[in-house]
Order: sequence, then structure tokens, then C-alpha cells
Amino acid sequence: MKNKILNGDSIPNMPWQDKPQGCKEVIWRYSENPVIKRNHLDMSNSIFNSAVVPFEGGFAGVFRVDDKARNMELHAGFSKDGLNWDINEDKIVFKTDIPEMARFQYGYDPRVVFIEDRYYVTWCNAYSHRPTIGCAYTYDFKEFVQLENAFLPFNRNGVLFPRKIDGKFVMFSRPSDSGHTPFGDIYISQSPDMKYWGEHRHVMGPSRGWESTKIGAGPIPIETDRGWLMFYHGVLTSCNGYVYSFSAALLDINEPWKVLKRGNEYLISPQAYYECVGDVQNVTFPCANLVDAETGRIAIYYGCADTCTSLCFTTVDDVIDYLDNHSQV
Ligand code: BMA
Repeated sequence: MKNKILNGDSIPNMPWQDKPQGCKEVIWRYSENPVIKRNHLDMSNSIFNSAVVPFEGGFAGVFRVDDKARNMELHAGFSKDGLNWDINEDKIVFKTDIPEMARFQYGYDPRVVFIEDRYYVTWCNAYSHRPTIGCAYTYDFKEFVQLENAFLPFNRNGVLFPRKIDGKFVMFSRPSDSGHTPFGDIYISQSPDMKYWGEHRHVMGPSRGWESTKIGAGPIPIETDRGWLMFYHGVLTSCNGYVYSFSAALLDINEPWKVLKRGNEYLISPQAYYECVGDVQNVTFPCANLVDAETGRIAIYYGCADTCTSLCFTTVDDVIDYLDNHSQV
């Protein structure tokens, strides 16, 4: 391994397939995609844009499950191998002593990260039917305690860094509007306590063709000796609607609003059948990555066509090599 992962765990049992012979891509798809199909649960219309972390020697996750009435809910799930998932039929019912937060209306696009002593969940949370960033924590994926929303509506794609920086929690977000927002830049906000957020910093806005409409943070950023490695989605507006692809960037370790490298091209765009066809065509939307600190292997969980959940693979060295040779900030 050329590049080092900092503060990472070794996850020898994480899902993995070697790069297929002759493959010239930086990121390659799992041959058995999708790993979670739309009808994985009897009650599900679709399961996608979901978050997975190592847990008790296996894996746990928070899944976006749209039911057959098309309610958008969050469900917990468990797996020994990261591939075969036991997802609860019942949605997560958050506990909270904040009455204003107790009126859960809908939630989607969760992210999960372990910080210090617990797992934090962030998601797009409806507050007065207006989306913003919901926050909660859990120790066991059975009981979830909801905290204050991080920001005012409208906001989406809240993604926490895996450790405090300069004593503060750090979160990406993407201020938006009430609908299928036709704009969007990535920002960083900081908090001493997961309650009061400030010191907002602009990170980056849409730039290249593939992401010319809007961009948003994806999985939890990965700490490396070259900086924070992050995957982010970008949206192009075609004559046939939005196209969601994703790529990578490297951010400064201490001041992560400073972009060091940024991929010129997408690394995955909707090209496989299950990414192009579904409830919303042409969507690849990454929400989680498992990273093995020993080997630098990365497994990315991404939602496909707002319908099912798939996996793709790369390594820290593959992505940083790409950024070293194909970056314009
Ligand atoms: C975004 C979010 C995502 C979804 C995407 C494509 O605004 O709602 O959950 O995957 O649109 O429909």
C-alpha cells in the first residue's frame, strides 16, 4: 500500500472482489449486484441509499426502506458478511426527550458513523414536512435516541466526519430547497456538542459536466496520510431528467473545507441495467463505505435507480492515483 489509512480498523471479513482482469476502471461493480433487492422485505417497495458499518464482528446498518404506501422510513439491519442482510420489518422508532423531534414524519438517505463511544446516524429528516438533517445515536442498533436537527430546513446529505477535528464534530451538508433541488454546493459545519452548529465553510460547488447541476457528500470520509478521501455524488440535468453519478476528492486533514484534489470525471455513472432502470432512472447514490486499514480495500454501498442497493469496490491507492493524475481543483 502506497498511502496510509489513519485511525482505521482492520475489517478482514468485509465484502470484496478483486478487480476483474482487463478492467480499466478505478471502481468496479460487485458481480452479484444488487445485494439488496427492492422486495427484500414483504412490505418494501424499494431499499436503497443505505448506510452500513462494522458491528460486533459483523455488520449493521440503517436502511432507507420505502414501503408499499410509499412512506419513506429508516430500518435497522444486521449481517455477518455484509452481503446477506437481515433487515427489520419494523421501522426504527426514535426515542427522544425533545417533544419537537418526536413527530417523525419521514426520513431518508441515512449515514452512520462510529465516533468515540457510539454510532451516530444522520439522515434527511422531515420537519414540518420540510427536509433538513436529522441526528440520532445508538449503541446497539436496537434503541436509537434522536437529537436536535442539525440545521434549519432546507438541507440534505448531512455526513459526519469519523472523528472530532480541533475538538469539534464536523459535518458536510448540502443546503437545498423543498423539491428536487436544481442547485447545490457542499458545505462543512462544526459543533462542540452535536447540538449547536456553526463555523460554516464552503467546500465546493458543481463544476464539471457530469455534476453541473448539484453535488452532495456521500459516504463517511476516509482519513489518509494524504488528506480526507471522500466520495460525492454529482447530478447532470439531461433532456430526460437528472443523472446521478459519483466521484472522489481529497480534503485537507485539519481544514477539510480546503479541497486538495478533485476528480475530473465520474468514477461510477448509471450504466448497469439496475442503475438505469427502476423507480427513478439513472441514479447511483453512495451512502456508505467499508474500509480495511490493512489493505486499503474499500467497499462502497450505493443506491441504484432509487430501487435497490448495490456494492462496488476500489482501493485507497487506486482512487488517490487517479486523483493525482486527473484532478483539477
Ligand atoms: C435526491 C434524494 C435521493 C434520491 C435522488 C434521486 O434528491 O431524494 O434520495 O436518490 O434524489 O431521485
